[in-house]
Amino acid sequence: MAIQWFPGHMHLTRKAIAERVKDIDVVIEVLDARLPGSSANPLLSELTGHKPTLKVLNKQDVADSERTPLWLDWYNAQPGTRAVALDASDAAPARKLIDGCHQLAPNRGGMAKPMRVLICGVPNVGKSTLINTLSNKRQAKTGDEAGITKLEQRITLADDFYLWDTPGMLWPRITAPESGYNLAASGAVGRNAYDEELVALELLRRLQRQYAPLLEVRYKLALPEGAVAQMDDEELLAAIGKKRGAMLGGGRVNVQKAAEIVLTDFRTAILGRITLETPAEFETWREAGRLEDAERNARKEARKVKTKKPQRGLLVL
Ligand SMILES: Nc1nc2c(ncn2[C@@H]2O[C@H](COP(=O)(O)OP(=O)(O)OP(=O)(O)O)[C@@H](O)[C@H]2O)c(=O)[nH]1
Ligand SMILES: [Mg+2]
Repeated sequence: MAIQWFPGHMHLTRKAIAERVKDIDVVIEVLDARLPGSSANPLLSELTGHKPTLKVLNKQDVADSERTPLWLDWYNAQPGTRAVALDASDAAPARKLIDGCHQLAPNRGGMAKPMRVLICGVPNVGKSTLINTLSNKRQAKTGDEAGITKLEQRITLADDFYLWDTPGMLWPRITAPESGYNLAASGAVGRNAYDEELVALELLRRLQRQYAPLLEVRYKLALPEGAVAQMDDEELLAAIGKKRGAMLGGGRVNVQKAAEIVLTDFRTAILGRITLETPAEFETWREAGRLEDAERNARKEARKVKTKKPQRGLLVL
């Protein structure tokens, strides 16, 4: 299953960003440090790529501290890209972003040429939280759910420094299914757009491979060492459900409830600090997605050629 989510309000956000960016000096793209590759929106790069951009790997407090430096190196090695890792509620490092903006647009500042910064990113990554921290006030609404910010909003940081908060935006076709699953697990995709059981199973498979000890500790599964990593994913989900009392009548596990428990435990970081992807993994998925996309387009073209009606000859009198 590939997760797709690009509802009408995201079309509007795309249009609003395309318009706004004309008068913007610096773009801050907020990424989720737990999925730093998958949470980078290719559509945003397309819309804002011509402006100086700062990438913020937010929620670093709940990401794997060994993986975050790998991602910072990966981003900083790309031409014209600067990346920093943050916890959006931590004021001092967040305020360094303001210096970063001045470095990227040194000609801006002062009342005549105020600095204009656009904050964008996929839903639920912490854009509004970051804005509140930067402005030291609760000006933007935040919440642990995709789609909290509904409309673009201007926030005045100082008389010569404006920030624009934007609604979270995804892109029309997420070609790598792994990225779709990671986005859904993170809470970037609206609830109605995916099946929680499938996303939880995919998340469990990834955690079994890379963070099995965290699962053992959290769910006290009392299995021999190494057994959790070897378990069938559906069995594991059922075992978690049993352990956490997610039951239906007749001793059956409430799988939906168990899936919600796993997703919540991941999102709230009760499971621990986790990063769902490494740069190498992400590159592999992205490449496979590109190939599939190219094949899809080729098939589409071939169909077009096949169905084209033979052109009638022109009648020349
Ligand atoms: N642990 C942790 N949680 C954070 C951080 N930044 C934001 N959050 C939480 O993430 C959730 C989403 O934050 P928002 O600021 O509303 O995210 P947003 O990107 O504005 O979301 P939309 O407006 O829906 O696109 C909230 O529950 C925040 O408390 C962070 O750095 N670390
Ligand atoms: Mg918001």
